[in-house]
Amino acid sequence: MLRNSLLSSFLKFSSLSSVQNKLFFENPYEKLKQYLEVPLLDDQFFSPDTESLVAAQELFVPTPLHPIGFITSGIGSEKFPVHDMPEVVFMGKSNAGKSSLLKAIFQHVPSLRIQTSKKPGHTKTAKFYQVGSKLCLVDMPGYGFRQPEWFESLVDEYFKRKNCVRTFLLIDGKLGFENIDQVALEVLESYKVPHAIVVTKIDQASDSTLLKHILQLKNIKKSTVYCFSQPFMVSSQTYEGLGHLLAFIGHITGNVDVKSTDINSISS
Ligand SMILES: Nc1nc2c(ncn2[C@@H]2O[C@H](COP(=O)(O)OP(=O)(O)OP(=O)(O)O)[C@@H](O)[C@H]2O)c(=O)[nH]1
Ligand SMILES: [Mg+2]
Repeated sequence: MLRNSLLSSFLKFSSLSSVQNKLFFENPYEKLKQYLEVPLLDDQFFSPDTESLVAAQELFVPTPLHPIGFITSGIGSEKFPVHDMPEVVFMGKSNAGKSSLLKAIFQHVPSLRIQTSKKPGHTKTAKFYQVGSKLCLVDMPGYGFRQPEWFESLVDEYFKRKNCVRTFLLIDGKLGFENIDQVALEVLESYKVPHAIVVTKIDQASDSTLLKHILQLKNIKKSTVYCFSQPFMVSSQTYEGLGHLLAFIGHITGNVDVKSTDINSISS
């Protein structure tokens, strides 16, 4: 009862259309589950309750006491901000949808102009965005086609800092996990940084394509130590799945207390 009234009061307050709101709070796994007789994932570790979903969305709504905005950008440590905030960083092949995801996350901050492009290799520097004094999100240049020459040193310097609590490795939902992503995954494993996979552009991929890619990721997880068991699925266009990702970010940065049973016992 409390959950439903929380949700409905937030939906009233939200500037999104009701269709976008519905997709925002939906778990994209639900629609894929119907195609399989066995569980799609071995364990549904992360399933936030409605209160956590609402609290996480509120975290990304700016107020005078909780300003959200761009801090700085750079290609080396001298330009990286010095602060105590936990950071989460978005990495992935060029064109995977990193900047678009940041733009979707910051949909309630109209003053923030995040550049995206059809052309791969658009983002050239690490861009830092603060969410009040609670956490910081970092948009990285893409790897692969039109990767900037300083990409490797940038990543190396970035991971020397202690702020990063989670790296999201973005995989284009139409293309799935490719050889170049395997290299990136191995690099993250070698840095021993906790990471999680985010499948993007799910509005553009058919259910059968998504299912194939999720099942492929299930096997990839088996070869890793630091990868979170459950890939996230999102669309930056329709906002589908965004609520779950934000709840996870809220949780791992210590800002949203997600009362889902297993998450607290899992480090990766
Ligand atoms: N339909 C749809 N298009 C998307 C989505 N996410 C990104 N795109 C499109 O994909 C293209 C690349 O998006 P970006 O966000 O710029 O990709 P990026 O990973 O930041 O790319 P680089 O900065 O070049 O590494 C753009 O044309 C976006 O509009 C999505 O969820 N759905
Ligand atoms: Mg970009």
